[in-house]
Amino acid sequence: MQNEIVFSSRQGRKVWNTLNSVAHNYDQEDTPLELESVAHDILKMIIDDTVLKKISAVSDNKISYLVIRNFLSIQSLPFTPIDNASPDTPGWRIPASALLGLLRLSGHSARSFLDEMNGRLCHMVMPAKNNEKSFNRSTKKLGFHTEVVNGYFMEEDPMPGNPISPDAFGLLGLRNPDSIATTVIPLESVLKSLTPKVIESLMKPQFSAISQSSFDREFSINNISVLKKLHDGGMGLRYSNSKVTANNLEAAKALQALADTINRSENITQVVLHPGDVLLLNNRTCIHGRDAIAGTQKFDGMDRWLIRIYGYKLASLSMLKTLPNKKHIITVDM
Ligand SMILES: O=C(O)CCC(=O)C(=O)O
Ligand SMILES: [Fe+2]
Repeated sequence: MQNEIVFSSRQGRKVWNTLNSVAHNYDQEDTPLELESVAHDILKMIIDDTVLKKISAVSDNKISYLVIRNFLSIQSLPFTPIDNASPDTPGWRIPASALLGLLRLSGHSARSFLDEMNGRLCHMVMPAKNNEKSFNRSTKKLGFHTEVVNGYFMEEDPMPGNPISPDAFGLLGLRNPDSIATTVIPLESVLKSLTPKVIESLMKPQFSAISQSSFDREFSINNISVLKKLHDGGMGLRYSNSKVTANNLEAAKALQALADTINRSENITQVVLHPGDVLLLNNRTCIHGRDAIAGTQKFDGMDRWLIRIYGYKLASLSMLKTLPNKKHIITVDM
């Protein structure tokens, strides 16, 4: 399959062991940019050129997502957290460094938002029981969406301090005992099923978008389009069934046509992330979702657990306003 690479157990062990020799010097939440750089240099030395090429194809918009099976052989791991508190960071530093290094290899640097989980860089995706809201959010089926749907694209000429949507993001599987899938659809296949009239309406700045539920603060961007021509000539998308709204009747009809196409898509790929598998997604040319987890959670430390990290193209970084003492944390003036 064009979008999948399988590492041998020898390769997976090599990634773990090599990162293990350096990762303990850097904390993934305090100094992630240093860790990202070190992990990048290490991975570059031990990964084949053909694989490196495939990894960079995600940022060049040549492929919309890439799965690497057994990217690292996980040798030890703390229990899956059961609430939104982060477990002891040293216990999962090697997986975090692997994902940071992979994002960097793909041409992206990791960033987080001060307004989302207090700026935590490595998002914990697992069933959480700290309150009803987070339990529902963390266990429900997730409809197709892009991350930070209320962020601008560089193509929209944002001002410093405006929210900017991550160009890409990575998901790394740590546990998945019930084989619950992440779902992906490349935009290309969606576009093929839309009429030129719908595409034209989706390209007009007649929509608004608000924060996804993982954000602590709600802010909106207005007069934006759903489809936007990217600098490389391809098309980019922002989408969420619940967070993007239409500002008039034409926009509403087009948005409904898009939702129908997505819901009826025959090009959904189910990616079950097993421990050590990574999924790298282009957040402009791919939409993703997740099957329901509800009913499988046990809160016994062995539940499904993924790490999610946002990445920005190096060319986008100068437009991001960040905390002076933690340069990986984006602040939004809105
Ligand atoms: O759990 C997954 O597989 C994906 C989660 C996701 O899309 C999200 O947290 O935004
Ligand atoms: Fe998501």
